Order: sequence, then structure tokens, then C-alpha cells
Amino acid sequence: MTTTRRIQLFIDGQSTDGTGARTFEAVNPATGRVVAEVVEGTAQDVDRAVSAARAALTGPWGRMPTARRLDLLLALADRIDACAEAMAVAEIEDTGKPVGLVSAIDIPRGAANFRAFAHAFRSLSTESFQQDTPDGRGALNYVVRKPVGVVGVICPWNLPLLLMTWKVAPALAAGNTVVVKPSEETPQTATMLGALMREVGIPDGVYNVVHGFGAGSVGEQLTAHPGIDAVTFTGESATGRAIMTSASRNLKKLSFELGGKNASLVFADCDLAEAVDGTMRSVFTNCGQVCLTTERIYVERPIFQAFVAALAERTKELRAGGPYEADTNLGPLISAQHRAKVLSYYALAEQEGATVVCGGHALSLGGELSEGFFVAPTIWTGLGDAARCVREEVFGPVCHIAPFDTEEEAVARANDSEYGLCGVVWTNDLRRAHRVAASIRAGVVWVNAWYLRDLRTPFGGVGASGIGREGGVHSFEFYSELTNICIKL
Ligand code: NAD
Ligand code: 6OD
Repeated sequence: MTTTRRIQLFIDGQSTDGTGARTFEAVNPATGRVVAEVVEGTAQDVDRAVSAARAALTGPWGRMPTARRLDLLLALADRIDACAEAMAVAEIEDTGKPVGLVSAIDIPRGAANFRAFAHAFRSLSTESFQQDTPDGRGALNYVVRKPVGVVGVICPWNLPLLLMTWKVAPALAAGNTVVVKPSEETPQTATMLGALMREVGIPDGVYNVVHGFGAGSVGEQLTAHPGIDAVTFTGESATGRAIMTSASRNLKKLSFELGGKNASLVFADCDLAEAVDGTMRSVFTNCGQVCLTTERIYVERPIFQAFVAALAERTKELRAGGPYEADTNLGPLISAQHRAKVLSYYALAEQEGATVVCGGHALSLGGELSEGFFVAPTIWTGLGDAARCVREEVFGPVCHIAPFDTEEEAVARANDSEYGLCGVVWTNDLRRAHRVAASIRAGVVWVNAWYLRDLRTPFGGVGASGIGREGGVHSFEFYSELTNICIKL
């Protein structure tokens, strides 16, 4: 097996091997082949990155006029666009995703995140209040906005550049500096972004990347580090719990975007073709590895059979394959370990009594994809609401479809979950759309759509799906500290 290159840490504007001797392998999930060795950061490397971020915060970045800082972020967005092809190649190597998906969503959103948050911060206002006082002179209260400080950014592997920049962009727009820990599965685009930051003139130390793992490694070291003021995390709910424990030692500010077991409600009055089309996207996009995918579909009984048949027919047409093959619309799962987890749910569903409408097994492809982590897209029916496969997040290309009889029942079953990230409603009845959307316990509800994003809107989850909201001005509530200044007149 040939190792082709080395992915280093990025600290204080420099690519570095850091202080440790350890590396881990980056694997292409489509081929199962090792494509690079990644330098694993140590506690000393985390210290150095935090110190560099602190120095930049009080130094060149902190002193820079806001307008200049935001212009640099806009320039960075342009550089991402200019390097889109190279970034797409790296993202595809790390994830195995089809090129169409990466080129249409992952990389453009990296640039869009910097543009959106630079513009949002520029147009931000703060409050002021005139106050009466007993002596009649009055007082003026106004609010100034300051950065929180050094922010630890801990990221997952499913949308690596998109989700990392979704946090780094507002953090930097608000004047913070960051230490990023990308997922150990997808180290490349976060590392490349460091070079682009330098090219556009963002000062050294503003953006640092330390590679490594979670518990007992860089992830945990960051969350426990006394020099980190806030941690923004996207990943599994169980990891969120561990981070909260670790970060509680010095009371860090936390923002969590966590898992989901999202429900889609399909009413008999919907446009069936549109609902089937949208459900194909909401179940199988990125091989089901999106926190917003709908693994639970509830369909009103009169159209249940027709919906299941139509979805199954379309699912059987999905084509798993190499990222650059023109007709590929289903990539691999991220790792052998994740494939084993998804396959364990495929087996569990049968033990729990599911009818496997299609799929339910691993996929063996030929040639250079023979060692890739592919599984068949899968539809289950027939499980009860208490089944583990209906309650637990699988994070693969799979959904369970169940019939319902009344709107109240559909809403109650959608809400019967510890998670609350998103919900989807398919209906042509306007009143029902408003009523049901408002009744679903989730951070986002789409009606006759899925993953239609406006970056100004609040994004996040309730219950085990997260803490806080990011997006538009909501991000700045997390990435800023407000000081009220009260002037007696
Ligand atoms: P994960 O929780 O396993 O890992 C995420 C990151 O946390 C990785 O960088 C990992 O190294 C790090 N980590 C793990 N243990 C840690 C610890 N103890 N301390 C500090 N860091 C630690 O998640 P994943 O498998 O990379 O991503 C998939 C999960 O993320 C799914 O549950 C999915 O729903 C969720 N997700 C949620 C959103 C959202 O916006 N709500 C978006 C994407 C993914
Ligand atoms: O689009 C976004 O801003 C976002 N945070 C998407 C999250 C997707 C989860 O996998």
C-alpha cells in the first residue's frame, strides 16, 4: 500500500509536523485505499495553537478595523471559488462523494458561508435605551459587541468544508480566532483553507488546525483547555454529552449541532410525484449521511401503498459507483467502521420484524471500488414505533415508512423522539401546512421541500439534536459577548 502524501497541522500560519511522532492514515472510502498520512497533534500542539490564536486575538486581528476584517473574509470566499476544483478533489478523496454533489453543494457553500457572515456582521446593529432617572437627568444605555475570544471548532466528516466554515466564518466575522479540529476521517479541506487564509492576508494565528481524534486526543484536549473560551461542535449527541462534561471544568460557552431521527409526514392531498422526488433527496442525499435526512416517513393510509411502491421503484434506480462516474448518485459510507454500524441496523431491522422492501445488504462493486464501503439503499416497512430502527439514528441510506390515519396521530408520532432537528411536511392544504409545521417539535420544518437553505435563518435542534441556534444574526449571539454601557447624563 503506497502512502502518497503527508497532511500536516496548521499552527500560527505555518504547516507543521508539531511535536509528536504519530500519524494516522487518511482512507478514500470509495476505494478503501490509504491516500495520505495525517500528523496527529499532541497536547503541546494544542497549547501552541491556542497561544497563537490568543496572540492574534489581542494582536493584529483584534486591532484590525472591522471593515478590513470583513473584506478579508470576502476575499477568502473568492479564493475558495477560485480553488474550487482542487478543494473538490480533496473533499472527494476524503469522502468518496459523487463529484456533482461536492461541486454543487459542499465547496460553493464553503465560499457562501464566508460571504453570508461577512455581510451579516457588517449590517448588524446593537440596542440603545434612554432611561429616566429619579433626578430627571436620565441615562443612556447602549450595547457594544465584542468577540468571545478563542473558539474551539470540532467538526464531523459528513460535510467537511461546509460545516467547518459554517462555524469558522461567523466566528471570524465577529472578531474571534479559532482552533479547528476536523474529523479524523476528513482532514484535507480544513488544512487547505489555512493556505488560502495566508494568501488573502488573514494574520497568522487567526485560523489554526490540529488533527487528531476525540476522547483522550485533540478533541478532548481542546474542550478541556483553559485557553479556549467557547466550543462549537457538530457531531453525535453522545459526543456532545462528553464535550459538555469536559467543557464544564472552566465553564465554556457551548453551541451544539447534534444528531437527528427526522420525520417526514406525507398527506394524501400532496402532489405525490413531488413528495416522492423530495423524499428521495431527503433519504438518500450523501448516502443518508446528513443530519437532516428523514429516516422516518409517515404516509397517510390512502396513499401508503402507492408511495411505498413509487419510492421503492426510484430507489432501485439509484446507482452506487465511483465519484467521477457520470451516472453515480450514491457514494460510499465514510468508513469500514461506519459501514459495519449501518449493516448492524440492517440486520437488527430484520430481527425486529421489518419488511425489507428493497436493499438491506452491503454492496460489492468491481475494480478499484471493490474495497469501498458501499451499502444498498434500503426501505423498511412494518416496524412498530418502539423499534430501535425507528428510534435510533442510523446515518445511512435508509428509511422506515409507516401509515397513519389522522393528522393528530401523524404529529404525535413525528414528535415521539428524543431528537428534534428537522421535520418535513408534504401537503397541498395551506391550513394544514401551517398547523402541522407549527406543531412539529424541531428546529427547522420544511413544507413541500427539504434542505432548502437560507443562511440568514436560525439553524439548530431541540432535545438531543442540539443546544443553541446558528445562522444569520443568531450565530453572532454565540460568537459575541455584549457589554451594556450605561451613561448617566
Ligand atoms: P462524532 O461525534 O463521532 O465526531 C464529531 C467530531 O467530534 C470529530 O471531529 C471527533 O473526532 C470529535 N470527537 C469525538 N469524541 C470527542 C470527545 N470526546 N471530545 C471532543 N471531540 C470529540 O460525529 P461524526 O460521526 O463525525 O458525525 C456524524 C454525526 O454528526 C451524526 O450524529 C449527525 O447527525 C451529526 N451531525 C449533526 C449536524 C447538525 O447540524 N445537527 C450536522 C452534521 C452532522
Ligand atoms: O446547511 C447548513 O448550514 C447545515 N448546518 C447543515 C447541516 C447538515 C447536517 O449534516
